[in-house]
Amino acid sequence: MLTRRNYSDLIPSSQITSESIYSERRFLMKLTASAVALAGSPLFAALSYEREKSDGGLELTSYDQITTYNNFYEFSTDKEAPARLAKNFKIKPWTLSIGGEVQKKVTLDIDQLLKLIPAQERIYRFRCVEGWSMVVPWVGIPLASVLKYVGLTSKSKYVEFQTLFDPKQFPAQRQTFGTISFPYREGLRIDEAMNPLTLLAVGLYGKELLPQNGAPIRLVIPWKYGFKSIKSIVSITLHQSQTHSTWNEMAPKEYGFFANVNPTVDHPRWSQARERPLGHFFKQDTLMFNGYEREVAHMYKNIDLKKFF
Ligand SMILES: Nc1nc2c(c(=O)[nH]1)N[C@H]1C(S)=C(S)[C@@H](COP(=O)(O)O)O[C@H]1N2
Ligand SMILES: [Mo]
Repeated sequence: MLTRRNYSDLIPSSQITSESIYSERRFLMKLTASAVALAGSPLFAALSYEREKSDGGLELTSYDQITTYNNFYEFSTDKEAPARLAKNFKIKPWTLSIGGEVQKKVTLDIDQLLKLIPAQERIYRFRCVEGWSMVVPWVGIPLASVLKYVGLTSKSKYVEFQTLFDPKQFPAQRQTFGTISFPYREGLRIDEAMNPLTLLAVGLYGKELLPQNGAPIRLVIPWKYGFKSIKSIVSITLHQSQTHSTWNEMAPKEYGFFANVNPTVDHPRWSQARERPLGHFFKQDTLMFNGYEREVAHMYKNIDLKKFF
């Protein structure tokens, strides 16, 4: 059973919540030693940054919208429910295992990982396949840095990610007839995984991730539909052949393995040409590769994007 609906089915919230407008040059934030350390979480005590100014800034979606309107089917298919149901979700201790076709298999906790690879801020557009979008100031580490740390082999062709399986904590994992099969799994081709845009996020708005957004660590792939950005990851496994992908396996005609944002390739049940930013009444045009064409188009040069959607 598919419960995914087009966003336009829903009543738009007329609340305008542009807390602040930040300037950015593309997505890269300039890291400076002189900048003020982020307050609050000890996790980010060492992280300091300064927003690089330029024109063409993206308007950030409010913290409130990002943390209360969520797709997290392990909790519920209802978008408002995860924030409520995830209140007691345990993110400590948490270990992330990296294995399969790597030179060095490791199991790390998040603090160890952040000591190895310092976190940075990235402001990215995020587009759900359902037709809503947001702009998020993520805090995270490039997946490429993690993969370089464990070392690739000639057999490292795909990367698979798995969400925690814990029916005690995830209500939907206790249901016999659920919506999707758990654990949630996603995959990337190795060049996609190594692309500098691909981020393992541990925070947003300078704060540690809340459970509803995929704490303590989740993937963010800004040029792909949101379902590729798997939450609450416990394992990363390198493979020689194409990996599992939960939504793709569940409905292959509706959700591709690539799932690249593409306004010219419609979902069988709705158009993908436009999107509604959270907190806005009016829709806007969806951009090719969600606006990251310059950074990612080269990876799909010889591919028919209608066939491999
Ligand atoms: N484990 C897991 N990861 C997931 C999902 C999910 O249901 N379970 N939903 C995906 C979908 S469809 C979207 S749009 C994004 C939503 O992320 P957000 O709640 O932080 O906005 O998470 C993705 N990652
Ligand atoms: Mo989504």
